[in-house]
Amino acid sequence: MTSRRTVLIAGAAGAAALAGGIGWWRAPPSAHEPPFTPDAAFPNPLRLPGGDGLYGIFDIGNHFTIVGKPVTEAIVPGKPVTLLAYEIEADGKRYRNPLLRMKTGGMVRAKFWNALEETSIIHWHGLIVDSNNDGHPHYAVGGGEIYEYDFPVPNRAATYWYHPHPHHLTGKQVYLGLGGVFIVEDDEELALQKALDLALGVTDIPLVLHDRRINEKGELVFAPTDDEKADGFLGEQVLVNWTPKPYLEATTRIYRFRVLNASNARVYKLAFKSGEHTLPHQLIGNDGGLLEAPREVRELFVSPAERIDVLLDLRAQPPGSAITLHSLAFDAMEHQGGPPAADTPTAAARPSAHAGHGAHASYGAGPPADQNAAAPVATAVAPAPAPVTRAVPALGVAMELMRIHVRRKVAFNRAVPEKLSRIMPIAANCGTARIITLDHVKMVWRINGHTYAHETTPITVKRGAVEVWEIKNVPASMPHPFHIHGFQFQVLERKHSPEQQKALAINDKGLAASDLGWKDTVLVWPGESVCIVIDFSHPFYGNQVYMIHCHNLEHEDQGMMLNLRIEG
Ligand SMILES: [Cu+2]
Repeated sequence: MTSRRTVLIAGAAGAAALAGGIGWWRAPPSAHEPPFTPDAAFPNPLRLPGGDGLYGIFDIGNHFTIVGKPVTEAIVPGKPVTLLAYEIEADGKRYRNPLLRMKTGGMVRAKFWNALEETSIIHWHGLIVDSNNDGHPHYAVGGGEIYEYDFPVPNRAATYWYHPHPHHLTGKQVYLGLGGVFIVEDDEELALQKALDLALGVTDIPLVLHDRRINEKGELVFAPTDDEKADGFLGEQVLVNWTPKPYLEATTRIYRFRVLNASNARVYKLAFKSGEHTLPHQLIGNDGGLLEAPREVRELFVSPAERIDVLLDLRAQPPGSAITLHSLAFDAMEHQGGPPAADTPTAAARPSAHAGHGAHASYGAGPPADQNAAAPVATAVAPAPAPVTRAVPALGVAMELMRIHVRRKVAFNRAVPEKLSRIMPIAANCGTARIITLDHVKMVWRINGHTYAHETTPITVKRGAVEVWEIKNVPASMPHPFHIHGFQFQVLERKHSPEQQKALAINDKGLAASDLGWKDTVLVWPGESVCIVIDFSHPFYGNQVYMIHCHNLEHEDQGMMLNLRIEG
C-alpha cells in the first residue's frame, strides 16, 4: 500500500502556533509572586477541572441527567463557537463534559437525554457492566429520546472515560466535543493521593489530548476525505483539555498526570523534555488502574482511547525553568512489510461517506415531552464551517503539546510508594490462542474478515472462560488500537514488533511498561501480533452482547468492529 504511506506522510509540516493568548483563565498574580508572562509558543493557561463548567468535577451520588447537546464555548480564547458537550445541571451548577468521579462499588443511575438531531448513546469506556448498560450502538437513541442507565461499578480505581458510540457517527460526535473523564477511586488510590498529597485539578491533573482542525473563526472542522476516512482524521494542532497551546504553572514538587488520548486517530509518543534533555518519570498506572509498582520511563506510546498515569518529579528543577510535553517523531508505518496489496484501492473503490463533509455542531433537537422545563436547544442548521488552511502533521510527526513552567520552590518531602497495588497475573501463554486478524480489503478495515453488522455475532465466548487471543495485524496495514468492551485483559506478549516498539521492551516478551497491569485497549502495529488473556467471568446472567473494535474512530465508523457475545 504505497499510496497509504504517501497519504500518511503528506503534509508533514508543523502546525502553526495559534496567535492570541488572551489568557481567559489566568489567575491574578498573588502578592508573593512576580507577574508571569508565558512564552508566545504556549500562551494559554491549561484548562483544569474545577468546581463547574467545562471539565467541572461531578461526584456521582444520586440519580442525574446528562444531556448531549450543542453548547457555546470558546476553544480559542475570545472566539466562542458551537460545539457538542455532555451537560449536567445539579445543585445550581452547570457542568460540561464533567469529570465524573465515584468510589468502587458505587452505583451509576443516570438518564442520558439525546438533544442532538441524530442518534447517540453513551459508552462507559473500561467499566465492567452488563450489555444493557454498556452503550452498545444497538441501543443508540434518536434525537430527543432518553436512555436510562442503572449499574454498579465494580472496577478498580483508574481513569476511565465516556464517549458516544452510535454506529457511523462516533468519530464525528467525539470530534465535535462529546466525551469526558470518569475517575473511579478505591482505598489504594486514596492511599496514594494521601502519600503524595495530591489534589485533583491542582497536582493530580488529567490531560485529555485531542488533535483538531480549527478554522480562523475558532470552529472545529470535521471534514474527512475518502483517504482520511480510511486512514483516520488527524488535526493540525493538539488541544490539551480543550486548550490550544497550553501552559501550566508548577512548583518544585511531584505532579501526577492522567493522560487520556481522546483523539480520533492520532497516536502519541509522549516524553517530557527540558531543552534537549529527556526527563525520566514514573509510570504508575494505565487503562485499568495502578501498576504493582512505579516504573521509570522516558517515552511511551499512547494510542487512541489508552490512558497512562505518570508522576513527574520537579524537585530538581530550578524556578524559572520550563519543561515541554512532546510527542516525539515515530514511523507510523515502520515494519509495514510486503508488496502493496493487490486490492490497493483507487479513490473510486473506496467506501462512500458515513459522516458527511464539513459537519459541525450547529444542530440540535428539542427536549422530550417529560423535559419541557429545560430550555430547547438550537435547531438551526448553519452553513458548513470554513476550511482550515494550516498543514496537518502526518501520523508520527513530532509535535509539542504543552509547556510546564516551574515558578516557585516549595518544600516537598514525600516519597513515591514502592508498592502501589497487587496485580494477580492470569496464568497463560500465547501457545493456543484464538486468532483475531486485522486486515483490509478495498480500503475497508476488517476483523477476521468481517465488518460490523448489528445482527451478527461473529465471536461467541462462554461466560467464565479464560481465553488467549492473538491479535495479528497484517503487514500492509496501519497501527490499530484494539479495544474490547465489558472486560479488561492482560497483555502477554508482543511478537514481530517494529524496532521503535522493541526499544521500549522491559521483558523478554516484548512488553512495554505501558502494557503492564490491566488494559482495555492495546496498540497493534503493522505486522505485529499481540497476545492478550481475558477472563470472561462476570456476574451477569443471560447472553450479553459487547463489542471488539479498532479505536481509530474512522476505522470503527467504517465497520472495523464486531459483536462479541458472552453466553451466560
Ligand atoms: Cu484501526
